[in-house]
Amino acid sequence: MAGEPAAAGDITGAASTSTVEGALAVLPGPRAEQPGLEHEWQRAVAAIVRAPVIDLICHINPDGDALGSALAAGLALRSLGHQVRVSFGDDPQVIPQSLSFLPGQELLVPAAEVPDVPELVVCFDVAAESRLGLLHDKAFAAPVLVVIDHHASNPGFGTHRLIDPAAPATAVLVDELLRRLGVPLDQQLATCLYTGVATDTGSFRYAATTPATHELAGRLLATGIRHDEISRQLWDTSSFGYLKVLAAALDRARYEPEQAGGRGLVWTWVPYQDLVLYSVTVEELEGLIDVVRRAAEAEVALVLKQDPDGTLRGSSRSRGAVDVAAACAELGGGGHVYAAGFAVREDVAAAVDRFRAALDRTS
Ligand SMILES: [Mn+2]
Repeated sequence: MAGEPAAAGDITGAASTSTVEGALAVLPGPRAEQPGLEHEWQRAVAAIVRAPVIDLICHINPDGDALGSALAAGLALRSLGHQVRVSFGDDPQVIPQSLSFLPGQELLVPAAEVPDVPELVVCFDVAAESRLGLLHDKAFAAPVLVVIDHHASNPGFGTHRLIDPAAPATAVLVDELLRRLGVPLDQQLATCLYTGVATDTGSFRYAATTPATHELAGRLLATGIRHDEISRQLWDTSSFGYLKVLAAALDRARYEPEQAGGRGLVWTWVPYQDLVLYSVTVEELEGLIDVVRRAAEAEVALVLKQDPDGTLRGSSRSRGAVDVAAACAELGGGGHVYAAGFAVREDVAAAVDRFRAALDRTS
């Protein structure tokens, strides 16, 4: 279920503003909306500016918001004279092909190169301690652990907590960090931040997108970045092999109108042999659920992806009338009402049977 809580936060993190004036009143960014958050910002920035060496880490299996945020902060702090390392707790570290254009990747180091007791760690988009992966113990060994995140589910860890569930992306909070550090936006920073915001807002489509989000996008575009090229890399580019895996998965899809309390379930699965046959990585399948969930007839969508060891990893989505987090919890997973996941060691028929039964109890 790696990635599911982040995806859920991306979809459900909306902060409604009752009027356009109300939204504009809080421009340019989400700050001081929670009591104490302004104080946390001041403490965190004071600690960061004093630290000669800073380790910037994002969550395992990084997406555009996680990696874009960490790299933008790394580039900015390097420009201020800090020694910076950017890392994440996977071994090996895999950067999705869709993010290969991100600037600042020369700052990346393997998790093993992060010291056992770092001086100061900032972690980005890490909704839960488990998402630190191999860097968990090192992050908690640091005397200062700054947590910059936008997931409502974040339990609140670290010594400095810049957690704003109203922010549609962690990259929005990094923009605020740069403002407080006095680092002006340039094209490299803007490319990283635009990637983060575009990723987590589904290209500015999700409900968490506000006037402030578009205001930030405007400032990013004003640096001259090629947002059309970024968008093509993020959304409109895949290998031919992925198209073949997608075609097979759609051909295998089943629509079951009686499931989910009569609201309908659409589901499919991807056998590991398809990935081998078409030379496709499992990371390339992240967007498959977004194709399957388009089926208007179904309230709930489910995609099962088979790992080499036979583990099935499920990603599910709901239109809102069914709590898929509750259903996935019955299979040992979790997430949010609209987006959740699980991992099981059983065959496809058994896994889908259990998911159907769990939906029946939660619909
Ligand atoms: Mn995010």
